[in-house]
Amino acid sequence: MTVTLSPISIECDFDAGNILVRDASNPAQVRLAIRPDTHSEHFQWFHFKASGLTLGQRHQFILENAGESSYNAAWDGYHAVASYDQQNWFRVPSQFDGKALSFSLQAREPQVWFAYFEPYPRARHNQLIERAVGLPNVELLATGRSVEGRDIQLLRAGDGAAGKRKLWIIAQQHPGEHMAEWFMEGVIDRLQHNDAGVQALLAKADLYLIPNMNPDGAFRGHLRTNFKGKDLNRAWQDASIDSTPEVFFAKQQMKLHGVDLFLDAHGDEEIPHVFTAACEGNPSYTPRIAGLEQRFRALLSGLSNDFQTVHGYPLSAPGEANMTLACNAVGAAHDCLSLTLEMPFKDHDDAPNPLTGWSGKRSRELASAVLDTFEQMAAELR
Ligand code: GEM
Ligand code: ZN
Repeated sequence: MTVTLSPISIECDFDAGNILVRDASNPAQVRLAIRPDTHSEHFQWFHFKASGLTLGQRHQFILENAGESSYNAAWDGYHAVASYDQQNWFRVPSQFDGKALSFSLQAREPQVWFAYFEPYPRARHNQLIERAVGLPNVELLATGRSVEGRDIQLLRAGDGAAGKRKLWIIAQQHPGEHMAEWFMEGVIDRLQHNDAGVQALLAKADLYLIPNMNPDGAFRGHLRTNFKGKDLNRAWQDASIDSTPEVFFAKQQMKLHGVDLFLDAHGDEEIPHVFTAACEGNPSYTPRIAGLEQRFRALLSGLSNDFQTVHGYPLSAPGEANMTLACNAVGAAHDCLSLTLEMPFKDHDDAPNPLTGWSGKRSRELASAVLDTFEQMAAELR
């Protein structure tokens, strides 16, 4: 029996949307491409809605320029995420042939969303900020502005009393790395829970939190850059109000308040594991900092099955660190423990979840273990 498939419509004119339609005339094989960041050649993030699906029929979607993306080696072993309701996301088997990434599904609903990772919507960010500032132990300390004028909130958890350690977490400098703000939601969830562990942490330290460093890029469906096409994680030596006001704001606040520990939350396209990168290549690196990095990794490994220390980036040679990165720049400027936290776009292969891969929920759960690690280390940071 021949089933005539109704026409498919593809849209991405929404928060964090990114797709280009090449040819959607064949509903069984929809030809698409990923759009580069504004004023930049970077691309990898995609997020779009397909409507007009025929129930029970298989529809294939082909991202024809995937092989030219920023991290084109990252498609091997990668599976796209899909959702029929924008709440529950699941992985769909995907294939990369060196040029195009293809994925398909047998439609259970007439519409579906696809994305590179579970998106963290701006509306949810606004609700997160509102929830956070409503907590008795959290305040809105300062607000910066992105290039396009979106708010960049700096929250402080704790009473700001003199003598307490200042622990900073910033997230989503790279706008396509949505797992980073899911991680920040986990931090706020734990603060709201306000259990004994959180109270013990806030008795000796305050948390300085920037849940989204790059709201323009996130809203525009960018992978890597802000509205001016700048990679914020390469702007920590020459941040400017004009082209990188996001970093300029964060650095200004760090100088004002001080930093005893810095964690920069990111996502990694290629490595299917959760890991950290640190400051071993900094000219100012010391055995004290090396010891704190080792301690952080050992404690977190014991607190979470979703963290490991075997896989990660190659170590930087002594004195060879790229000082334009937040982790290295902040570690040097404040002589403190400073780490980049990497969560995968794929899965954490040490504890895989075939249905979801790495996800927003797992990012939130990891945050809780990181706060417990902070609590155990707060007294030894200086
Ligand atoms: C990475 S951080 C790169 C760190 N590299 C090494 N070798 N320490 C970046 O900015 O490129 C963070 C990210 O994008 O996830
Ligand atoms: Zn990143």
